[in-house]
Amino acid sequence: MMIIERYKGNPILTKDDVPYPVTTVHNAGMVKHDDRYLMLFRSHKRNGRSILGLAESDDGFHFRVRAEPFIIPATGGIFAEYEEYGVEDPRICEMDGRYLITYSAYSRHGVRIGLAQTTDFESIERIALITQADYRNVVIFPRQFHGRYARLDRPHSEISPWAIWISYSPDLIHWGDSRLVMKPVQYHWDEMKIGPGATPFATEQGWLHIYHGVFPTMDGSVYRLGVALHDLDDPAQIIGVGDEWILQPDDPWEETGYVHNVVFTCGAIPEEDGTVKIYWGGADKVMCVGTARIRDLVELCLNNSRSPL
Ligand code: M1P
Repeated sequence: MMIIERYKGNPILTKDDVPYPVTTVHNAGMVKHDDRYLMLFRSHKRNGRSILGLAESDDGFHFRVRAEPFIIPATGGIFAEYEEYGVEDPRICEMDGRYLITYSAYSRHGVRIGLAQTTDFESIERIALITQADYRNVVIFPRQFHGRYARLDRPHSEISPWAIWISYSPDLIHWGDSRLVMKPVQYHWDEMKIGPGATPFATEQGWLHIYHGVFPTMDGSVYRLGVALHDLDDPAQIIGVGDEWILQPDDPWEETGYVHNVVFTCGAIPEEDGTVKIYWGGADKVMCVGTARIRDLVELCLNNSRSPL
């Protein structure tokens, strides 16, 4: 049995669905707002730089793209300097009546993370750049822990394989008290690097976090998805990490595209019936969706786990 059942209508969004010129549609942050599914997706423009568009759906499978992009590189202030090369890979976290959006901001100075917010997905307000250079893949937990916000992040390193860390903040702007929580495992499907994926969601057993892991082959890297369970009150503690991947590139549009052999998630939506819709970019070119039972993902973390470090 496959742990994720792919939607038969995949891919659910491609560049042909976008009413402005783009060459890809992928790596989308997801959220439910006013009972509608919102997909904040990344697209490459024809100059190779990325922007973020918004698509909406009543059922989580059929999406309609808005006429204009939702986030394009800033043209003024501090953000303009650090978004010069584009904005990528957004994640959305609903908290305190607003939606926090973290995204990769690319510039000649490197890649760092921008934080923006919206309450209505009509307008957007940039809050701060919340990392220095050499960070990607930041997901914020949708709850505070002892008065502090928490995020999973992924600093780059030349000494150690890129791994998942946790950091805390009193105000969402200043972050620290960082520590490593999860590393790649040698000669394992995620041995090359791992990174935070979808915004974690709470289950009775812990925060479920779907992440990506990369394995190097003679034919390039293979990106797959895995799952980890974090303690509900202390997310720095990992209860279990599934030993096996939960998704690998298998469909033609996951094996071949802009970057071959990639499934990459930035968002998942837990449903009241105990399932979760998991959204992923296929080969950095199209958007796909599949459904899993939350209890199967939890069980993988609890009963078939590998060491987090
Ligand atoms: O091409 C696959 C992915 O490569 C990068 O992922 P990571 O952050 O793990 O290095 C990113 O460029 C991502 O957008 C892309 O999907």
